[in-house]
Amino acid sequence: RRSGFAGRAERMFGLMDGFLKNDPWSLQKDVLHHVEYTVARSRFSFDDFEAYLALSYAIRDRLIERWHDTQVYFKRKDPKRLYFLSLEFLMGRSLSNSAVNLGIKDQCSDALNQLGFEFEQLVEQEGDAALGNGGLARLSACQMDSLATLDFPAWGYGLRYQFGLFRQVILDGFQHEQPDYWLNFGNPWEIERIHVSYAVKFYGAVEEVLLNGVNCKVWIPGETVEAVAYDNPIPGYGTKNTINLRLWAAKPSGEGDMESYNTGDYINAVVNRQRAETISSVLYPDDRSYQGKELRLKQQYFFVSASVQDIMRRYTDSHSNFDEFSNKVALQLNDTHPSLAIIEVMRILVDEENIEWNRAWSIVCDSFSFTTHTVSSEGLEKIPADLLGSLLPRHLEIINEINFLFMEELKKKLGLNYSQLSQMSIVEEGAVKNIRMANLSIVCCHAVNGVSRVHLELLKKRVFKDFCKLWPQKFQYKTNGATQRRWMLVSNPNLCSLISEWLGTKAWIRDVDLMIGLKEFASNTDMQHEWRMVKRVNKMRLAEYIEAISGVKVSVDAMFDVQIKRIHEYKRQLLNLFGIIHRYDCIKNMEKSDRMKVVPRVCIVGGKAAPGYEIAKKIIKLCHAVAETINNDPDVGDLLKLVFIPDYNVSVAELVIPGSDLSQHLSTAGHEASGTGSMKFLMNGCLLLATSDGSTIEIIEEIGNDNMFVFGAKVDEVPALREMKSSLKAPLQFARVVRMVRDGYFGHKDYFESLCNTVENGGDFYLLGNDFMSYLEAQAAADKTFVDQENGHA
Ligand code: NBG
Repeated sequence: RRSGFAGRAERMFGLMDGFLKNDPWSLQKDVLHHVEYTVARSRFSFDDFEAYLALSYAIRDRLIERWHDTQVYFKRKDPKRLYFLSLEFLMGRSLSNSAVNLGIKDQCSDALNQLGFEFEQLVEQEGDAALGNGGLARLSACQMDSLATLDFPAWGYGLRYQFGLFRQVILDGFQHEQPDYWLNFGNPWEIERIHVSYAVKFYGAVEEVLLNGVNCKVWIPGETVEAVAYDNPIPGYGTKNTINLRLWAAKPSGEGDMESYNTGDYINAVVNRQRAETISSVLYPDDRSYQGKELRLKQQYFFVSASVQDIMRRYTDSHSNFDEFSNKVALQLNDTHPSLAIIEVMRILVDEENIEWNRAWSIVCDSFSFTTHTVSSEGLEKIPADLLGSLLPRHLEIINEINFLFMEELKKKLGLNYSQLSQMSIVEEGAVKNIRMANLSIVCCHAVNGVSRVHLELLKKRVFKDFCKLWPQKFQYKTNGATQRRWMLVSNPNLCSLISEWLGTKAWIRDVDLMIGLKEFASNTDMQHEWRMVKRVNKMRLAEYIEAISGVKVSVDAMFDVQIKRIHEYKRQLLNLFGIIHRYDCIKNMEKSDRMKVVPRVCIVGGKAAPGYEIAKKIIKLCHAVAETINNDPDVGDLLKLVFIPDYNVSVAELVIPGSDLSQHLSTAGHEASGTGSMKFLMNGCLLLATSDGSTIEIIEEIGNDNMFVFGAKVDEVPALREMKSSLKAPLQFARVVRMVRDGYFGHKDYFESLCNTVENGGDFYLLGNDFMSYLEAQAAADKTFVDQENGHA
């Protein structure tokens, strides 16, 4: 019936022409329609939030139209499809992004103005979709935008968490976590697909049965949960291609009802079933450590099983066997979190489709590839074999079988080198047997992807050394990127107008390389002047926000110096704080007359610490303690301010980045796989102060050392420095700032002791002491450049 309709629509309207018109008048009519009939408010009286909902529904209608056309188009064309599986997506807000990508933002503004509303104000009504932690999750979101814009037949799959990343609330300088009730007021951007649901099975046992004279394994599961699809259309920019992000929610299953209800305990039976929903209830807030928790494993398998069933269904709709599977389906795993998908496909092919093992294995290897986002072996995911065996008994058997065959193959290649065999084995032997998900992924995938050039080098040298030797052709890298649609068009429209005017084209919005054309105007004083005005307006907006959240008044003449990202020891927010303390100490100790020479700074720090990460939480507290002292010191005034922006998320980043002059990326070299924040700042005309790490190394090659402030040990120097650490003496300036913290200059003497211990007495694993002087030099160079720019030398 559906394809019949599509055929008719195609004949009547031409496939890619929408029913809905995008002029302000039509949009206005649709908004009022949704006010009255969807939001159910009178069209004569509705508030900003209701207007936001109605506008979102009006835009969603347009997305749905394009979404349908896209699906019909690809169904007919039957290209190879790309499926991107990720446990995390940090989408942020959708209203502005959708309006921009559909090219109807101005029309929406006009439509709203006539109704007495402001587009920008309505945008603020939307909460962030924060279904992820940090870099990995935001990268997924940028990739979806890019895939849509570049006309790929791609779908994303993930989990629809009831509670996304926790809200960070600061009380007395300490981080507290609160649940993120993002769905409480509804979500106009998703489409619930009650009819798209799959049974996902857990527990039970494996039995051997005789089928047609052959012994077969059959998994008899013990529990069933229903996965229901929620679709989130993702529009491309400057194209009709609108792809799908399908997120799964867990619902109690209707299966097996009779049995439980017959026991007589009706109430308990209902309550127990309701528990199924907990699977998709909450995002794990830790982005780097895996504790082998059952709920986490259930989440992984739940979303993987539903996605694989959905993908298989789509494939078998138009293919009668699996011969074409790997030509039609590419499964890209975002880190190892979805790697059970590999085993699930293997299980379906072997157990359910009765495909012979070797044939199934080659289909699987040809279809799957994976990206790793980690640089250290400690960060790799492991799952206790017992846990996996009890939740997914048949999957554990398959993993063991794959590992057995892999070990046999290795023995033929390497001989009986047991230490190497045990390093490479998918199963880690020991007091607790673990399944190494990275080893599993490498063995089963045809491509393993790093996220920057140096990341790949580190994988080759350290983390996956043996595997790289064995299969050099599998390992490759694609340096991360960030979409200029969200990070410029949505967040900095004035800069975009400027760029388009000077370039004489908007083509750079699809092809970022075209921005190189600006180079020819770099010394044009009109352009410089316009550029500075845009920056100033953005800084004013940010200053207003800072005052609203913290009460601190900041001067827009000061340099806005920003470090926003997850709080981690390796990202060295502590180095930043020590630098600020040093600056403060210098101001305090200088002659009053010399203070005029100090370049005024507003230091802005933001980021969340994982709830169980004590040291990271202490860094947040230290930031508040230092801010309290500095911001209230009359000797300092506007020369130095420090503000912590609470609850850092995508929409906060959209506000902060365009208003920044300098941004800091301080990871100890060799610890940041790529880093993507730096790119967002660069796009917005903000200079970088950074170590030579991750993607920064490639940025330096592109823009040159002269155009940024690079400092600190290099990737290949770090191991030797670590060896020598105990014999190295930290510089006096460093010892002095640490002493100030230890002595309680900023209060909380005892509380900060353990934090200070992480950087002293030979314990300075992240080499803050080593990099401190070079950091201060880079900061001084940044000061100098800022003054030159004020003098018109930039
Ligand atoms: C992060 C890395 C970053 C990288 C992003 C995206 C996780 C687990 N890893 O350096 O730390 O830019 O992934 O690849 O979020």
